Amino acid sequence: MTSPETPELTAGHNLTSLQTFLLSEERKHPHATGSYTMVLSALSLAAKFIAARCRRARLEDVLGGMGAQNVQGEDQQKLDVIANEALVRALGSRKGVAILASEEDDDVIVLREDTSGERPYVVLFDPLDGSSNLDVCGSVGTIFSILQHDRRVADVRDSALQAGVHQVGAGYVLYGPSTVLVMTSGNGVSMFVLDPTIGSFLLVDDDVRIPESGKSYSLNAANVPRAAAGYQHYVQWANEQGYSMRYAGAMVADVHRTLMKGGVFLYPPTAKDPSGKLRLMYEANPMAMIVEQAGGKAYSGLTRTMEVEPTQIHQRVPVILGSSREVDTVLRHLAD
Ligand code: P6P
Repeated sequence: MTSPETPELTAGHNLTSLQTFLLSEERKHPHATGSYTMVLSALSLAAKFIAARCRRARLEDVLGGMGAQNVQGEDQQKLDVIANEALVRALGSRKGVAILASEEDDDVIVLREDTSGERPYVVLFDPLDGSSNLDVCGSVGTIFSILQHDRRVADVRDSALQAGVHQVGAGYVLYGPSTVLVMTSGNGVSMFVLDPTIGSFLLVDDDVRIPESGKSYSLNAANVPRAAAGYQHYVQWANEQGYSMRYAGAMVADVHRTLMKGGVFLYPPTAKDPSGKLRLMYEANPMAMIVEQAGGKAYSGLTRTMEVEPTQIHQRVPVILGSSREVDTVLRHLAD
């Protein structure tokens, strides 16, 4: 008999932390060494640190630029550096992490070549995606991709250059009105919300599914006149069908909305970025894995994003991802 003031502790009301979730997932793999759990645990620790710094950015005067540019030629924000350092320090302390690759670093970071006794991983990340939104109190995010370290490669750094189909895990953290962690390890998508009063990510959905369709598209409308004809024809078609257009200017926010509500997110090639602006290894691939695991589709032009063979760590690709029916409609306009 439950008393009126306490909710009945049924399956729908269980209190499951990310750590409990990860340990229960690990138990499903008898040969697990625990390295993967430690990677995700490090990512969640860094996410809590970054969330706290983002919340206090203006109070701690860490908004704005560093006065330097990163390898992408983008103005580095102070919090880009803070977030990057948090992730490198959290992941660097885990013995199962062999290599790191970050949007903020020119080359991959080889942490350790001797990973005996561990099942070693490569972790790639965009530490603070959309960081320019911070100055206007907009949403920003962290995106991560996890590969198994390939010891067979001649140059150890090439272990980071594996196609998206080889990802063993991927996800993002959205720093918005609440801090949301969405992740997949290849068996569906789980979503957690940070309870800052206890410092834990709590499970809120262990089977996130993207709606099969949604009358909404998300792209920077200023790019449409400079985009290829197929994209222009798609936008014209969508407007005629009464679609809405939503765009936050931060991939994590735009993809999360698409995942929750349905629709399609696009970043086409433009005159400024002929290969597209978004990076394959730590933006497009992890988001593609999340969306596909949730029942959607992710393409770079007419190629499935996760089948694009990488050639360099910061390479850019076009992005079309979201509800399966909506992506199909975009592809039809590109193919015409
Ligand atoms: P634009 C943020 O700078 C970012 O890398 C992604 O988060 C976002 O989707 C895109 O660039 C926004 O680019 O050209 O529309 O400002």
